[in-house]
Order: sequence, then C-alpha cells, then structure tokens
Amino acid sequence: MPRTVKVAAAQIGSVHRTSTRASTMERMIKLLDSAAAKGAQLVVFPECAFTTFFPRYLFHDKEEMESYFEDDAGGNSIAESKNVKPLFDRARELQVDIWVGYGERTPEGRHFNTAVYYSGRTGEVISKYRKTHVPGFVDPPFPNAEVHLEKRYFETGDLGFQAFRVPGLVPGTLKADTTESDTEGKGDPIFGSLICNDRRWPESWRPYGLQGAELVLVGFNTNGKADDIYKPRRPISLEDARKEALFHHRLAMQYNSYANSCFSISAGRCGMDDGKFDLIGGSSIVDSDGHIIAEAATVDDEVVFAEIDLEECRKGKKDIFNFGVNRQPQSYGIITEQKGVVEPKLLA
Ligand code: CDT
Repeated sequence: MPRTVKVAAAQIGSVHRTSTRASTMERMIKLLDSAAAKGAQLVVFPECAFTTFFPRYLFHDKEEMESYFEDDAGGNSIAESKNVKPLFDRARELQVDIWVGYGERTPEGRHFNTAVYYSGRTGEVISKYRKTHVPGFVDPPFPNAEVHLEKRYFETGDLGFQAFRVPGLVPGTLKADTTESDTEGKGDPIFGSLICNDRRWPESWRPYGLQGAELVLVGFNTNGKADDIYKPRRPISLEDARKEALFHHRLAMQYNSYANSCFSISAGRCGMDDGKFDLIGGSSIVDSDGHIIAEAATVDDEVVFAEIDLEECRKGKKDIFNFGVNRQPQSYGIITEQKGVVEPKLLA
C-alpha cells in the first residue's frame, strides 16, 4: 500500500537584527500559504525561524537577548504565544501540519534551541525536540568577535531523540486496536526531529532509525563563510567555502537518510543577514536511498515541494539496513561509554 505524503521545506532568506517579528511572521505565512496551494500536508520551517540567527551576537543587554526567545510552558503553549500564534492559527485554518524551530524560554528561565511539530488537523503540538549538539562557544574567542555563541545561550537538549507518530497524513493506517500481528510500517507515519548541527552526527539519526523513522525533519542555519568554528583546512575563497559548506550539508542529509532508510526534509535560514553574515541555502527533500529529490534553487524565501511515498523506506529497512538481522550492538559499547578520542597506546 502506498503511504504518500505531500511535503514542503519553507526556506527563509535574510532576516536582519533589525527585522521585526511581524514582518518575518508575514513572510512565513506567505510561504505556508504557497506550500498549501501546492497541496503540502506538512511544511517544515528552519531552526530559530522567527528571528535572525541571534547566537552570533554577544548581547550586553539581557533584555535584548531575551527578546529573541519565546515563552513556552509546554503542551500547546507555544501555539498560543502572542508573537507566533498567527503562524499556528493559519496552519490550523489550512489544516496543514508545521514543524518550526525557535529559541525556547521555559517558565523556570531555562533556554533551549527547540522545534515543535504542530498538527494543523488536530490543533495540537504533538512533539517537541531540543537541540542536542549545541555548537560554538560560551565566550567569544577574542573581544567583539561576532561568532557562533550557541553554547552561551542554549542548554544541551534534554529530551533525547523521541520518534513520534503523526495522525491524519496517510489514510487507512493501523491503530492500536488492530488485530493484525504484523504492524511494522503500517501504522501512522513515524517522524523524528533534528536541529542543524545535529544532522552532522550519525548518533543523532540512529536512535530514530531504531524507532522505525520514515521521515526526519531538520531546520538549520549554516554559515557559508566558514570563518568561525569550522575553519576550512586550507585557505579558500568565499565561493569555495560556501560550496564546501553546502557539500557537507548534502553529505550529512543524504548519507544518514540512506543509512536509516528514511526520507528527510531540511529547511534553512539563508542569505546575507545584516549584509555580512552569509548563510547557505540548499533546503532539500531526500529519499530513503539518499537521493535529493527536491532542492532550493535560491538563497531566499522559497518553497521546496515533493510528493513522497514512505512505503519506499521498507526496501532499505528490510534489506541492507535490516537492523534486527545485521546490527551488532555488543560491539558498539565505545560509542556510548566514551565521549572524546582515546588513541591506542603508542608503539614501543
Ligand atoms: N546552527 C548551527 O548549528 N550551525 C552549525 C555551525 C555553523 S558554522 C559552519 C552547523 O552545523 O551548521
């Protein structure tokens, strides 16, 4: 049985430090409307989608820093939050699901780099994810450096990699009351979430693969300039640095989709923020064999759309990446027991 879903990545071009929330919201709603007009049932927005990528700044004014975060008391509260409610309301009107990233401030004043999956059909936030691999620095490496300060502003995500089922996207799915014994691949679609840097780590994808994920959703903000934490290994031009950043983005999305036999959607914030911060585009939809089936052609606001059949995941899941048959977890202990590199002893 085909398990067809129409999906879109809503790529967002430049958003400046001076851009208002209202103007960004207007652009996001326009993208949502145009994806819905193509028939999208799900629209994926970028990481920290409502604002400029604020962790690049060192804020001396706490109030300004806090202004980039959304209050979130859990449950459906983000969908009701004053700043961002119009996007969720529009998704509800259109009956289209959305996945969107934002800076989360909890009632206890904790800060996370977060994304939620909101079902436009049910009007509920059905999954929340907090970024696990938070990159960058706590303190700028030299005074007034405008670099990646995510470690300063976000705690490490504490929700793990919880796959979730999404209701209402595929007709005729098996439910918990089924009498069928073989339910694998027949229930409501199984999705997972990752945020930007997470996508580079196979450790982030495998937990989703092990939960049978059929689609992994990723929001990102990736520098084209590669002049802060990920310096190129040799001096290269800005043009080549951007190509290299795009190459690594594609490599991560394509390989991990293949190795976990799942589709993936990545949605980026891109363009030249504040006229000087260059973010790559390359928002994409990748199939479960690792092929890019749709990709952004611009570094501006753009909808990337595809109709995908999640049934195609079964091939890899039953064949080369049949985990139940082929994985050897007794040999993988080092992956969870050890954090950094421990080289073998020096030779005599
Ligand atoms: N936002 C985010 O996680 N960005 C990181 C670092 C950007 S610098 C290349 C990324 O992995 O893209």
